[in-house]
Amino acid sequence: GDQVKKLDVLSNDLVINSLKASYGSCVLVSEENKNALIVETEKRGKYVVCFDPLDGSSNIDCLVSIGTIFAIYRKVSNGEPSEKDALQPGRNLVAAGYALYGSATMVVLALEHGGVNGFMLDPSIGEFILVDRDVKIKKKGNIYSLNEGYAKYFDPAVTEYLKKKKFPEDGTSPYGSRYVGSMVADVHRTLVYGGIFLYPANAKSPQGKLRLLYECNPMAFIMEKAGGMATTGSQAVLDVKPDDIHQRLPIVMGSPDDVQEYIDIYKKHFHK
Ligand code: P6P
Repeated sequence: GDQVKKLDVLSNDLVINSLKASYGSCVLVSEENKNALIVETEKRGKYVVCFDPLDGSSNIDCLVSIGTIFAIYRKVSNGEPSEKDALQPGRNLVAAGYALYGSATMVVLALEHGGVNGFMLDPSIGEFILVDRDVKIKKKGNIYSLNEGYAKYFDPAVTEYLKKKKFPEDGTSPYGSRYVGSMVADVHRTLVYGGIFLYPANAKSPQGKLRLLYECNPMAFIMEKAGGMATTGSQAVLDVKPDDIHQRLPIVMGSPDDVQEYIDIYKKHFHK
């Protein structure tokens, strides 16, 4: 019989088959596939979909929450669909969202002419129910979220920012620290509770770790629609013109006041 499939391969197959069966897409970019998939002619639609079918899969075996992230563009070029159709800045997104498989299953969806809405799966009826309408992030939070295991390799701006969170000199209380190591879980908590999520560049990963097309852009789109911000430090994530479907990008996102504070420190160190 079939060799037992790993959950991330299985989820990739499911997402690809569902998108093809929708007759709505023509180019698919998956974290799991080296090259973009061009949908067969008779099943093509006008959308380009970039996705990470099971983000955080290194956490599956210890039962930490994981998720699916997706970003949807219109094909804007003429002629045959190709990988290049996926190399659009996040500013062009039609929709983006994620599914979080946590203590409950929630889909968070942001639309180009709408806001951010949260739909909770009700397993007893097998439907997603709208439970959080027009989600807005707090202007400022009190939680920072990043992997401090890389502290030895942080650039000076990140080190200075963290010092301000831990040893504030303005009489305010230090921030709390929360890091799951699953992007969907860390970003969802940031959206719901406020604060800041950082996966910056470091000496070992000069472009950070997270992928622009199916991790940074969809999350940045959601954050901006919810009144938050998402930056590389020097520019808004959504303004970055991609040149490779799997390129990595440093990202800092969350409550606008927190992200702006980071940008001001970043600019001081990297004024260009
Ligand atoms: P690190 C999971 O492997 C992932 O792609 C994201 O879900 C998560 O935010 C990040 O990597 C965690 O990376 O280097 O902190 O283990």
